[in-house]
Amino acid sequence: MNINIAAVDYDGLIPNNVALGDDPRVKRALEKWHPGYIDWWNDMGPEGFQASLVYLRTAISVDPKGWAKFDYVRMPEYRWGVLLAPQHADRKIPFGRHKGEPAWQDVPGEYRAMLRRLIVIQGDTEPASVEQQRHLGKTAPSLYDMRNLFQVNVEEGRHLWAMVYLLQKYFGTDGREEAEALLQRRSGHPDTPRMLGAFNEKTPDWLSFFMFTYFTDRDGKMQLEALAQSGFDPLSRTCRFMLTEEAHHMFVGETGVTRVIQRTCEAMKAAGISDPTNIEAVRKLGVIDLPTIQKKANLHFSLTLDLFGNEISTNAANAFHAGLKGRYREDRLKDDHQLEHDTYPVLRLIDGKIQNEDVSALSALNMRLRDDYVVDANVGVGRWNKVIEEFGIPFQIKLPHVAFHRHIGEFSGVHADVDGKLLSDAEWNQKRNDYLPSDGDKDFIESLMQPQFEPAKFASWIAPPKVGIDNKPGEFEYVKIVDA
Ligand code: BYC
Repeated sequence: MNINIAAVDYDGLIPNNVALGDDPRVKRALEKWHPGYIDWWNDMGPEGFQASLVYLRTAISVDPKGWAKFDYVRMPEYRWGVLLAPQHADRKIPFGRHKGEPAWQDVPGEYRAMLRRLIVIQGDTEPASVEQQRHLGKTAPSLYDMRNLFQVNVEEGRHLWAMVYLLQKYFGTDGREEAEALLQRRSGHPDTPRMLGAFNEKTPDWLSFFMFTYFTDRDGKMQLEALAQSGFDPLSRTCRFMLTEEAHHMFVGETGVTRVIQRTCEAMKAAGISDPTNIEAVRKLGVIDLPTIQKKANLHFSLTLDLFGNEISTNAANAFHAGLKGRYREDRLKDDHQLEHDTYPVLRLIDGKIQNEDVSALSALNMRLRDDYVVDANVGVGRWNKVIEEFGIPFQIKLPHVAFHRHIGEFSGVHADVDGKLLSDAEWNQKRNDYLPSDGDKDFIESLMQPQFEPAKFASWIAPPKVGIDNKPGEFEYVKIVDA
């Protein structure tokens, strides 16, 4: 079996670069799972646009250079497949108690349950995000944005395929059952919800979508980076290729928010409004005021922090110790990669005060990944602030304190403001709407969500992008809408 090939075989039902043709058992299992997946996509994928022709990129190779081909595709006909980054010869387990041993090409029996759980949790988030975003096509601010939404959606679908391949190939009957269950759970469903909190929240409008792809897809990046270090080589290779797709999703988020900010600043300047807190006047211009953009950032950032789990976690320690889930860019860190004698400072609630405490580095791995995430998330925020600064408007977007609005971990039992000052229940109830979108804010944003489906045109509240996808010119018709 040639597992080093970069090119993808598109001949069969399931495109792949894992020589599926030589693996009849897994091929059959995936072909059996396929109709259920298509049913799920038709039921829960983008509503109202399944017959439309969308200018999508499809992976034709896993070579980092030139892996994509662009063409018009009807989404249900997208070629979802199984793509793994090339195998590194003689790869060793890079961390934990098995450090230095050859990477596993098969599931190590003693870690089977732990590994399956990690793969299932990762897999569960992918269809969840498609479900969360399924209504957004109808209010797309342009065909360019609509195309980006659908690109993100089909790739999340492919990420589900990526995890399902691992379950079907390496986990036998229970892997098959988990693969089925991934198609049964539903985001926000009262009885069969998705596994992690943020994936049961609504994505009601396009600013939420951009914030989600900026903040929550970035958790995806961090978790995939940590899993890409895994000693279980097929998981590592799968995640390495997923990361190349994930980059576009964060690009959609970062540039989306930038364009919203840009448009707001342009409109304020044209109207001679210099006070960003004059919300009523700014809203009359048909753009989203900066304080409301801040509130949306507060919401999505805090919901995403919950996805890192508890600050102190035995699960995380066990997964690292076992060599299954590493740290962010483990391969670039300079230490013993075992951490058995190290400590890490964790922000905790001690005697009613938020303070750092040194705890065992192994137990603090969720916290460490979250810290790396916060650094990464701040970079784009800096770029948003540059735009505001260029217009000379006295306002800065700031990420709230990690204790703000939390439902998982150390701070889930307290209320804190965006600066990390602890608040009583009464104070929180009084101030909540200063920090998070109020019903009025939501209604205002919703009122702006009018579709703009003419090529080259954009809704009032968002600036056009600097460059088109695949270098297409402004008037390019990214989606040819066909009524279903
Ligand atoms: N909601 O020991 P702890 C993405 C549970 S996003 C509900 O701290 P651990 C994407 C936890 O399951 C990336 N429950 O947990 C983005 C545990 O339950 P059990 C997704 C939660 O394991 C955009 C208990 O609380 N990938 O790809 O250290 C679009 C104790 O917690 C939550 C991954 O997450 C929660 N938020 O950490 C599309 C990677 N947090 O087992 C896609 C795989 C914790 O005691 N997952 N609990 O019953 C993991 O690495 C870890 O499972 C977690 C949790 C980081 C999620």
